[in-house]
Amino acid sequence: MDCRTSGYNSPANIVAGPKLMNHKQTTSGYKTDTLYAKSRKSVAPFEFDQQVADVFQDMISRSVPGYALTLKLIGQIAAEYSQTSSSCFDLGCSLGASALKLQQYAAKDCNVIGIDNSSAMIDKCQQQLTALGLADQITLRCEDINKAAIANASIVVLNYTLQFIEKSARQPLLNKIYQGMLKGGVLLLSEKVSHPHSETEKLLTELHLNYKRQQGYSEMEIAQKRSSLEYVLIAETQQQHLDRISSAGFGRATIINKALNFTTFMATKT
Ligand code: GEK
Repeated sequence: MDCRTSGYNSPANIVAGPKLMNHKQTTSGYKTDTLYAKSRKSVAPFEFDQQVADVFQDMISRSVPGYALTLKLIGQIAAEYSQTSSSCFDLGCSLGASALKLQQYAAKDCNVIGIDNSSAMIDKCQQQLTALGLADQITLRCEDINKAAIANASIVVLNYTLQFIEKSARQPLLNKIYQGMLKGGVLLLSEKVSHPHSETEKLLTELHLNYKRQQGYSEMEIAQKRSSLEYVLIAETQQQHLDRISSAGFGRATIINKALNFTTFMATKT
């Protein structure tokens, strides 16, 4: 269910913390992702629904190498580059891991805004933030980021979100973000990238599959999840991202984190 069907659109705070979870938990305190553990007759396209929201913290932590470091870097960069009285956006915020880093590290008078079009994600974010007493620290919006207004922004985070946006909408989205940013503002874009050389792409894919095996996912879980994401997560090459960032107007861009094919770009509005 997305926010168009729920009509949900309320401000809240986001903190996904282990101590808030009260269902079957991993050793780190989060509900274990077993969504694809049982054989399915047919695998439907992946959706950010309630079932996914319930296990999302475990799912993303075990599936995306370098995720924890990326979050730390978001905090560090927010501390260095957020501007007084500006807005900091987390676009495709899910359970608000990046928004929380912005809230913790950005200049104290920054307006932190998390946007996601999954009402399941937004609802769960709100519950967690409310439980922590932080409901007035982050504004949550259940909205399509393609339609969202971006203004007065010093930091914009797209942490593994652009890959779910229709290809033709990606450049217009980056253009809009650029237009809504202040001079000196920073875009942090994380994506699963594909490699232009097929042999290297095969190698990186195999290394990622091994990473998931080491994280405890079975062959069936890996295969069914891959199939569900096939036409939903559309990866592009590092160069395509750099070209798009440059076309949007950003004067400087570099890679600040890379683990296998998971890459974080930092771009500055000079
Ligand atoms: C994190 N950033 O933990 N508008 C708004 N949200 C969208 C849209 C859209 N058009 N399309 C997809 N999403 C998070 C992780 S997950 C990445 C982000 C992953 C949302 C979608 O509902 C989901 O919550 C998020 O983008 C992508 O740092 O699952 O790999």
